[in-house]
Amino acid sequence: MGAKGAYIVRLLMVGDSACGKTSLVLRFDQNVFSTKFVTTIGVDYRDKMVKIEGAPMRLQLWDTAGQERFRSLTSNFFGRADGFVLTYDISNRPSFDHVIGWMRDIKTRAPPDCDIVLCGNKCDLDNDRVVTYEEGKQLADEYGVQFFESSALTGQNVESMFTALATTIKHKRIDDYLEGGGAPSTDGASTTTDNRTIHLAPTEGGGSSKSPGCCQ
Ligand SMILES: Nc1nc2c(ncn2[C@@H]2O[C@H](COP(=O)(O)OP(=O)(O)OP(=O)(O)O)[C@@H](O)[C@H]2O)c(=O)[nH]1
Ligand SMILES: [Mg+2]
Repeated sequence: MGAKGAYIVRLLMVGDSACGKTSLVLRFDQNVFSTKFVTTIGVDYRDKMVKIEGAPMRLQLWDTAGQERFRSLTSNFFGRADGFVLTYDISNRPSFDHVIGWMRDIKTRAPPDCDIVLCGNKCDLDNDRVVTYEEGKQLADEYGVQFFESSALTGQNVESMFTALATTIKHKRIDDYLEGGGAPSTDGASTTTDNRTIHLAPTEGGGSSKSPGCCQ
């Protein structure tokens, strides 16, 4: 990123175990895929620099464990999320049925204005499909959230899904904030608007050029 600053956006991966959350993050971040299943313990973290409409953004990807035993731990992370990728597996009906419960947890614990993408993953497994595209889309429409079917295996829709979520967040939070004249102007400082802290986030380049901060 050189010397430019970046907006920080916190995204949480949630959904049942084995639906492919970690695989989606690895495909997006490193363009790799493994058929080996290593279940996530607690919460993993990665960050990825992207440019959305010319604006540098640091996507903080919090990859939570889907296993029930980690639920109270992982739900503690919901409160500071800007966005969620709520994932199910199109070849696993219970993972789709459980979307309602995940959505309830998000509504209970996450900021009311957070953005959500519903993601039906493993769409390469069309022969094993038990959840239709229409069912996923209809549920997403009922919740008023964006919908994608993706495949971490082939890479289909992975980048576009993360980009769509980041773009929505940019429009809603960052652009609105800047249009309101709220651009902070110094590095390392922060200010608060609408109960949301706007941080200034120099990138690892560490140069002196600053740009306004982020929603966190
Ligand atoms: N065919 C296919 N397999 C996938 C896809 N995404 C993930 N998998 C496989 O599904 C299994 C589980 O993937 P993970 O990404 O570890 O699942 P997870 O949701 O992170 O699971 P937890 O960490 O337990 O919550 C692995 O064996 C992956 O290789 C996909 O798009 N297509
Ligand atoms: Mg995982």
